[in-house]
Amino acid sequence: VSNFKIIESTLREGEQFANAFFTTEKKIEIAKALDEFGVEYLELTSPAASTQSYNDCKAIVGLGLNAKILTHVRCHMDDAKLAVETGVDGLDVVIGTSSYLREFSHGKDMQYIIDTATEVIEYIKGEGLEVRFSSEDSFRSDIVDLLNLIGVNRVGIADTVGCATPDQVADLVRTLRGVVSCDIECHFHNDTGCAIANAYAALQNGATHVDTSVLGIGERNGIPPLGGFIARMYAADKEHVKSKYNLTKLREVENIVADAVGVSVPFNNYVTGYCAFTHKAGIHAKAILNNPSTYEILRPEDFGMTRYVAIGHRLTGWNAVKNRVEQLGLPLTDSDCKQITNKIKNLADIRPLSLDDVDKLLRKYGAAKSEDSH
Ligand code: HCA
Ligand code: CU
Repeated sequence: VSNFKIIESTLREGEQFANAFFTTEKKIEIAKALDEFGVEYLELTSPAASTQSYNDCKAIVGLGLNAKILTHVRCHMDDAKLAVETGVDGLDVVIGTSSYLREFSHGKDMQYIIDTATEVIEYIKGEGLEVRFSSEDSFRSDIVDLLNLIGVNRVGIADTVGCATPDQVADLVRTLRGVVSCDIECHFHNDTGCAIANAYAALQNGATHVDTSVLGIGERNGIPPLGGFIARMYAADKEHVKSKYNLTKLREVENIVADAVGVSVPFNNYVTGYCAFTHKAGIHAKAILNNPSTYEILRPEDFGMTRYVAIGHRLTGWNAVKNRVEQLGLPLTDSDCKQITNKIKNLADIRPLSLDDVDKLLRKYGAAKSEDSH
């Protein structure tokens, strides 16, 4: 599972998010930030989409980033030629193979798909570029049809409608791994909340490349968010993920994209959500203060984040209060702390207290204590 690569598709799938409109400058800013984060590939909107898309593709190729630049094209010679002109490192070719798409979208039969795919793939390989061939809506396609489309650097499967479960992904990828020796890329939509789990299941069963976008933006409710996917992989192999990616850049990349598409980072976002490292219940707080690993699978400092123990509420516990007393350097005993904890609970039954409110209370007790001793 360690040896995976990220195909970051904020500038392709992400552009299909309802709110997305990226100027050239924004695309460049996002591309640079993702490159600094360390993703292996950037996937860009097809140059055949519009004149600006074509020019932007060239501009990003011209930045000379470490990440390889891919563009995403329909399985069509005209599109492939245009894409090659832009100087990208590789092409992600896609065509729909499910009966829905054959019937209601492009209207082509399997033989036509295979013939066109062969021509396009041969052309791209002849130009010396990396080529991936992917079938849109793979989970509602005939697996045998899929497997016929080989002879490429990478095959792709896409859960275009977000219907797949981790078990189904495991089965399909395992079967695919049994018949192809090339890389396998996976693309999962998140309509039923399985995108990250599906990506992980795919990697466990032989996939090599995973598509992500910053904050998960994409068509409908999107694909695996870069941050959440990274969290999953970090939990599986912390040292490897730390060595591969510049994790403290995550928050900045997310802020750039959130701002560009006019959304805020969700409160419960993986890693960077405002409460992602806030511990509240007294039992949790006590253990966290003894050893953070008790209730933290992710180390906040590895992501440039900080842990916070909330104490001004009715679920608080005296150990957490004592910890705050020590931070403030107040001369209070354990039994004082227990008494104050009860006071906090009584007050917080009426309304939660801010840290400032709690500090005032603690200082008041502390001052009373010092006076007593004189
Ligand atoms: C789409 C296309 C795609 C392509 C995925 C891929 C999908 O429907 O917009 O290239 O692997 O979800 O099928 O994003
Ligand atoms: Cu998609």
